Amino acid sequence: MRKQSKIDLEDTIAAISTPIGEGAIGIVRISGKDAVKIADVVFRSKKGKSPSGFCSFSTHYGYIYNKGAVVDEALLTLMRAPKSYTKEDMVEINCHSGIIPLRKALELVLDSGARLAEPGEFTKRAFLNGRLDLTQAEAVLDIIRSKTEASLRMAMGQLSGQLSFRLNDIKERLLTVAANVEASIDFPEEDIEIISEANIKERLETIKDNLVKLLESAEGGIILREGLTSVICGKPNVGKSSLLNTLLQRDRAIVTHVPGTTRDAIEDLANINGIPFKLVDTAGIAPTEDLVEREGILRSRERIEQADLILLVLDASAEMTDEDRILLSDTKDRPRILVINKIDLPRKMDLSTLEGNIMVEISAKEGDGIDELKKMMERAVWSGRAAVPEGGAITNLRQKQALKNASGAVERAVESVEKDLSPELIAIELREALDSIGEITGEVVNDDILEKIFSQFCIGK
Ligand SMILES: Nc1nc2c(ncn2[C@@H]2O[C@H](COP(=O)(O)OP(=O)(O)OP(=O)(O)O)[C@@H](O)[C@H]2O)c(=O)[nH]1
Ligand SMILES: [Mg+2]
Repeated sequence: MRKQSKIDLEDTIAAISTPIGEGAIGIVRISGKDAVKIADVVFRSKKGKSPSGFCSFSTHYGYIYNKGAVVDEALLTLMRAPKSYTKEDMVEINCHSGIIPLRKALELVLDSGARLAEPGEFTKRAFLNGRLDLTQAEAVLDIIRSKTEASLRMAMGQLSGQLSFRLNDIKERLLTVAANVEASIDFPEEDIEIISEANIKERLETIKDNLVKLLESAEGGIILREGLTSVICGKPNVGKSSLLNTLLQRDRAIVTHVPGTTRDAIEDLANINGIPFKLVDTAGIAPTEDLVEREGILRSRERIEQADLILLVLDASAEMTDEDRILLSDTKDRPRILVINKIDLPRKMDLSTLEGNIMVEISAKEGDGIDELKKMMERAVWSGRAAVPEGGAITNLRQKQALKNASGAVERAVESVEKDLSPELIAIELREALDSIGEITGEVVNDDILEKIFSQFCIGK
């Protein structure tokens, strides 16, 4: 069960909520039952008023004081419980950003009775106080970290409760079935809808289908959130680094006419038609006596092993060599796109032997064929995977695992009904399914899981 660490919620917490460094504005955030009292100690408006006299959702210009002396000028915003991010009294002090004034303001707040917040503790409170469920709290982090607009849209949908809505709908229907099954064990309760046995099986099967549908969304959801690794490989000098730079639209990797330019793998995040791709440029693979190059080639091979998608680059302006053929054969059973580069130059390579492969002709230098390549990369991601639905998707492994458990338990419940097993056994499976769904939304969750989720946040969020 959710453990409400009482001590935690008794404290008033504070933290700097903006990045440390010079900037226009820095924010010290305070949340908890003493937030306003603490603000009274450190802040007076220009007219000499104390925050306890301010209305909720009002902002006031004034000064931060340390024992009567002005430390900084500031804007203070008050948000009274329960209409705040944490559902507690909250105060945000906008100071001049800069390490010294911000630290000073925080120090005064801490000296006046607040405790320094742990990473993600504001959001954790929003969760513990029931403003967000766990999927929504996770979405807050996903929004901060979203890599493309599509991943942001997905996280926003999750924050707005789309996933919670789907899960709660399934949960309600499971509860009705569970209540019926349990009623047949004890005695019929008056306020439940009585369902026949055939109907129980039918309902459970529909629920199972819904769970499976949601599970199918997981693969795409996780990709949109975390991205997918695509390794650019090929023999030396075919234009791998040029391709990386073109896809990133900036000069990330060194490009020269000298074979063996790239020594170590270079990676960066690219937005390919809304999908976050971690692109990895590797050292060209060829027999060599050079120790450094050899080490680079070993690394290239390791990267190719780990790739979700391989972009094998060939130079169309030269004849195919054994080095190309070895790479073609080594990667033939992997998800792969053959990228035929340098088509702006006179062609020497015979492409007829490559027929039947997924292939695209480009010039990394001139930009020809790049849109087509991007489309192919996008297609490669979704081939064999369900598209991410608009109405909420599973976006991380924690959610996926719990959902799998739920779906497994419902399946066993269906089997138990079919075999006419005792209602007690069916009820156990249904309880387990309900608990697993509760784990996703955070109704049933242990402190370790919470710790793991919220420790990924930054301090002040
Ligand atoms: N004409 C033409 N030249 C290209 C093209 N792509 C790359 N080049 C040239 O080919 C040479 C090698 O390019 P790189 O991108 O460094 O090749 P690489 O595969 O990363 O090479 P290594 O890191 O040495 O394995 C450079 O002189 C590039 O300007 C292209 O599409 N057309
Ligand atoms: Mg290179």
